[in-house]
Amino acid sequence: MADQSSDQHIQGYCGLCIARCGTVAVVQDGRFTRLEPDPTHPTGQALCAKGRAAPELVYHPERLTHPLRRTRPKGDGDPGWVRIGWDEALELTASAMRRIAQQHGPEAVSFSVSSPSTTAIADSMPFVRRLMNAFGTPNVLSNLDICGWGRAGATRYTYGVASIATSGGGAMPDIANSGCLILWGYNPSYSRLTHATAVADALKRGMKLIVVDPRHVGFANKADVWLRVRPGTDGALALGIANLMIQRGWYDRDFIRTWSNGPMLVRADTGRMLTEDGRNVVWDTAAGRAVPYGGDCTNLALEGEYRVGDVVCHPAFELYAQLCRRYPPEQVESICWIPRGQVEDAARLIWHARPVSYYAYSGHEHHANTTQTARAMSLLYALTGSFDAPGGNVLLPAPPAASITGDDLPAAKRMAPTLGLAERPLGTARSGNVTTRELYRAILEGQPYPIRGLIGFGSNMLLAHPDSVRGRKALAALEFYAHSDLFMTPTAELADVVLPAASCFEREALKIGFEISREAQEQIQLRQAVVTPPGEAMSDTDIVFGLAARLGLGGQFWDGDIDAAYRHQLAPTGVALEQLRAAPGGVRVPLRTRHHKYAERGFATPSGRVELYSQTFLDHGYAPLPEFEEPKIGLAAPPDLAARFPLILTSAKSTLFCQSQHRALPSLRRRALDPEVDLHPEAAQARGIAGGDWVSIETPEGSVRARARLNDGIDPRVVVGEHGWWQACTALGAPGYDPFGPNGSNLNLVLGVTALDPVSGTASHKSYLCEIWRAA
Ligand SMILES: Nc1nc2c(c(=O)[nH]1)N[C@H]1C(S)=C(S)[C@@H](COP(=O)(O)OP(=O)(O)OC[C@H]3O[C@@H](n4cnc5c(=O)[nH]c(N)nc54)[C@H](O)[C@@H]3O)O[C@H]1N2
Ligand SMILES: Nc1nc2c(c(=O)[nH]1)N[C@H]1C(S)=C(S)[C@@H](COP(=O)(O)OP(=O)(O)OC[C@H]3O[C@@H](n4cnc5c(=O)[nH]c(N)nc54)[C@H](O)[C@@H]3O)O[C@H]1N2
Ligand code: SF4
Ligand SMILES: [Mo]
Repeated sequence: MADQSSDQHIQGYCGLCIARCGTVAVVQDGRFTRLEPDPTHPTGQALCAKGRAAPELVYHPERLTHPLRRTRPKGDGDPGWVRIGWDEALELTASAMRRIAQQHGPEAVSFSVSSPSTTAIADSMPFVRRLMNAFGTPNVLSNLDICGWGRAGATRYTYGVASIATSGGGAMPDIANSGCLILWGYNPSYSRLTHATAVADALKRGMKLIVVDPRHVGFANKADVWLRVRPGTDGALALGIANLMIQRGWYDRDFIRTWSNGPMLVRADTGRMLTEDGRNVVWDTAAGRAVPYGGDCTNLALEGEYRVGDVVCHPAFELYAQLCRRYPPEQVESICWIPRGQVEDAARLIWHARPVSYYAYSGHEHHANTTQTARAMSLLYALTGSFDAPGGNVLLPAPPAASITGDDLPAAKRMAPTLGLAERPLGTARSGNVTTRELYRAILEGQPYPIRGLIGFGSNMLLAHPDSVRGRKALAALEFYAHSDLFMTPTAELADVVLPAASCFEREALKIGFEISREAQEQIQLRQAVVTPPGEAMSDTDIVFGLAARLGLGGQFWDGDIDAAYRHQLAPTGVALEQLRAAPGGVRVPLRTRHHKYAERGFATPSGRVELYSQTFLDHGYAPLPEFEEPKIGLAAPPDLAARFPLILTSAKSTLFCQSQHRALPSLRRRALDPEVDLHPEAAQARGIAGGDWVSIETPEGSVRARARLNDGIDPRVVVGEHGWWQACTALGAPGYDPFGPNGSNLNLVLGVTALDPVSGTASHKSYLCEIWRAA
């Protein structure tokens, strides 16, 4: 009989979502029974229901436990899975990769990975990248077009940093010191617990809060201003708030003059920057003439029109202000459905409660106008002058780790261009990330070159991305597809070889920095396995190393020694691997935050300044200022479409599940048995729908089912769906759903890809049109 003393308490962190909460796992008699928060950890204040359900995930009877090989054709109802050994699984995969590379080049093998915000793939991501680099493929489907583009890719063109409001080398909101925080299309109460805790603490000390969300959810009830924006119109809102701030003089003129390209003159004839001997030209108001940019900025004009020789010019700021003037409060009210007084309240608060920080996430990213929306928001933010200031969005320090992604490996230097680079040269392809549209086209049409093989780590693309039916056709058409996962998903089901992955509780992982604050960034941790994986499941890192060896790339993978890779990564930090193994709760490396670092070396943009006006965009045929465009499948759609589909369809994450996962865990599923769609009681009544009724959500692409949940907090013209439903929960007898038909509940089945963001290729996940019917 085991007594209390046989319990093991293992410090670690939960890898299930981006919060990465510090945890203590309780193991009784060798069985993982409980996950608890670790209050000594910088992200260990609390755990969510998913974290607490970790043992259900670990011991779930439907986990993949052995490598499987398909024996029947794709499209056949029965894949004829047979159990195989790891040697055979890895050999089959490596030989297919080699064969395809010989015939079509290594670029014909794409990779796919789940998002690190919704899975533990971050544990292995740098190694997956390294494998791609060593093998020589530039293509990975990583969700960047829907998760990260707005706050990372798009804002890079304004600030030249990895992102303006997220982790991974980007700026993070310094919530503890903010005077005012904007949660813009982001509900951390559901999606990043550690941020929710930080916000709750800051509100207690009096921080002001603005929430921009079509739903009254999360912190909306604690917000000083809640802006119930019409989905997909955040760009107009940002321009409208900026307009008031500029009109009222509520902006940091010194910052704009010195650290943005606002004073730089733009030629009225070409729209390009006026230059002289390669230097930008500005207007000196004291001297009354144009001068080359550089030196003292005090007298530089931000407004007006000037003639330089015979060229008419305007300071970039003047053009930005002109754009903003097109969005006075009454215009914002009519576009965004936000009362004009609230626009004024937000503008006043942003200025008077500085320093300001913001975090914008999926709410503004899942739209076909996301790039310019994110840019408009980031320019509004520039007006505050809070960037990299205490209490603003700060580029936090990080322990100095070595990169292991292998960007300098020989094959990485001679790679083909990423799919989509020609069409969208400023988009996701720039960093080697493809969209599903491009992937499916390359598989099915061989354009711009064929993709014949796919190596998947988690990504459940048929549920996560639109165009599920074409996606299924594409995956079935692959010459070879290997997929590593915890469960047999609808995407994995199309693989030739399925590889069982260890969950984050069954494997070791190294994490350097925990992102949300300086204190969290100081934390380096080697997470230990709590228990062994089920059956023969193996970590993705082991899978990558196994493949590398069979591809003859072991020499580029520390000869198969994962510890050596960790040592390499850790070397600059001064922390030894043994030190981490001896301290499962992690080791802290003291860091100091320095602010206003741009004052030393400017911004990493072409002008060296925050770019209000982007000539880079202009040169690629995009608007140089963040012009607002109506959602393409929206009110401005062809009138017959808008008449047939009068409701605006957006979506949001569930607090209980990550994306397409976790429906099989009884303690979670019990609390949300069926997919739901939020609609206003008036909209429901007009359609004879009662709360709890099954309804069909119909779009021009087809229909899917969900249960009606009445919500009087949303606009009667807006409905909010949930994506990711396919999995059954056998223990509760709760059903699964067909991802490909109208009786199923795959929301992305009815979202089309005719309207895409021109810069990034992002589809309209959160601004579509639909009609709702009571289901028969
Ligand atoms: N309509 C609509 N669609 C959306 C969204 C939305 O808000 N609305 N959100 C979008 C967003 S933000 C994103 S990021 C994408 C997410 O899309 P995905 O990144 O595909 O995420 P999931 O749907 O969570 O699927 C993750 C898969 O990885 C597996 N997995 C979990 N952990 C591991 C691991 O450690 N190793 C391996 N090999 N596999 C693992 C899971 O079992 C699951 O099958 O979906 C997007 N789709
Ligand atoms: N519990 C849980 N946690 C998660 C995930 C999960 O699936 N479940 N997924 C992880 C991942 S991959 C991500 S990307 C993050 C995302 O985290 P969030 O960004 O918080 O995710 P969402 O719920 O998709 O969107 C946030 C809010 O945007 C609102 N919204 C919808 N349309 C619009 C719009 O047009 N404009 C604005 N301003 N708001 C809008 C929604 O009502 C929602 O409240 O969460 C991560 N954490
Ligand atoms: S919020 Fe929940 S799922 Fe995410 S890391 Fe924390 S405990 Fe895990
Ligand atoms: Mo995401």
